[in-house]
Amino acid sequence: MEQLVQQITALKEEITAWNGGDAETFRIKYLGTKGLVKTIMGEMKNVAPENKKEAGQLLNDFKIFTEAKFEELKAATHDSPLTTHDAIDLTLPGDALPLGSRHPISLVKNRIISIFQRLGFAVAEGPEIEDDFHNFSALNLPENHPARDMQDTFYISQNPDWLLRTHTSSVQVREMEKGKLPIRIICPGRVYRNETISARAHCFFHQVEGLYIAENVSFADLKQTLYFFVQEMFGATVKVRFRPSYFPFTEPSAEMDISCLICGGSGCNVCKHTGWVEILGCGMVHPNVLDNCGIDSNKYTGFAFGMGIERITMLKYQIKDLRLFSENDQRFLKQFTSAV
Ligand code: 2NL
Repeated sequence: MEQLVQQITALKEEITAWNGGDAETFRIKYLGTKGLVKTIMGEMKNVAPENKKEAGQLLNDFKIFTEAKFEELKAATHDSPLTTHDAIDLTLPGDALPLGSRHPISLVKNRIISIFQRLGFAVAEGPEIEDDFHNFSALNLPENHPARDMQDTFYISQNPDWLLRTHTSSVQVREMEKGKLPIRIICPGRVYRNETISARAHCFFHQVEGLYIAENVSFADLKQTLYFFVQEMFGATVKVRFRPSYFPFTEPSAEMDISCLICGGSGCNVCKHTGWVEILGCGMVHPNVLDNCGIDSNKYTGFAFGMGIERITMLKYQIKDLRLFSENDQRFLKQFTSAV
């Protein structure tokens, strides 16, 4: 009897300190058909008759004690399934895949493209590394022309004739050279300038230029095309005005303003209290440009325009600093998740 008491006391200590594995391992060792509880129950037959009652109680207590420990182990396993290597909880939710979002420049670029596509303009693309002719000379900007100063860029050291394009006009030059008329294209893309980086200037930005060349294209066509564009882009109530301007590649040239989106024209910080904001430059393609590209300037006329995508995006979303577009800061980019 005394030996039985000692045996049970030792086993109880062992069970209390159990760290031999999960609940199932425990069950097999103690509660299984060949487990220690069963084995020790077998000791009953060796107990003297006068001690049988006491021994029975002792063994029964031990069985209850062991079962309680088993339940405890089972509960612990269930609460933290990751602590066991062989139990995968298939009811757990899967890992969420974070959805990316379009860059605001891409959103606005795509919007501009789809508006002009509805007017029959096709998208044309070309190289970012250009030669002097396609970026400057063909566009009536001969060497030493003062207007080149405004478009200082980066040159490729291998070849002094190569540079990073300062506008996507170079793509339009390439389209004109192909000689297939009429031409009705828009050219979105990245362009470069040698500028000190600030809230308002960067050494690269994005542009959409447009070109329409056919017989009898007039300034009225230009105005109506651009008026349609801003109404689609900014809403039917937007007003436009054209101011005379100068570009070497167009004659006459103009800058187009729209009524301020923020104050509606009454005057605010965005429009510097004028009620108008400039959004693009445009004009009738200079006859020299047509001739430089092999198009008969006596037969054909055309209009062209160019706008900075950053500028339009800043107006549309009230973004104050150009540098935000190229810093890859997710706090900024995530705000455009559902923007169109
Ligand atoms: C601006 C002004 C402009 C053009 C771009 C152009 C292209 C060819 C021929 C003639 Cl191939 N013109 N493009 C014309 C006027 C203005 O851009 O402020 N852009 C950001």
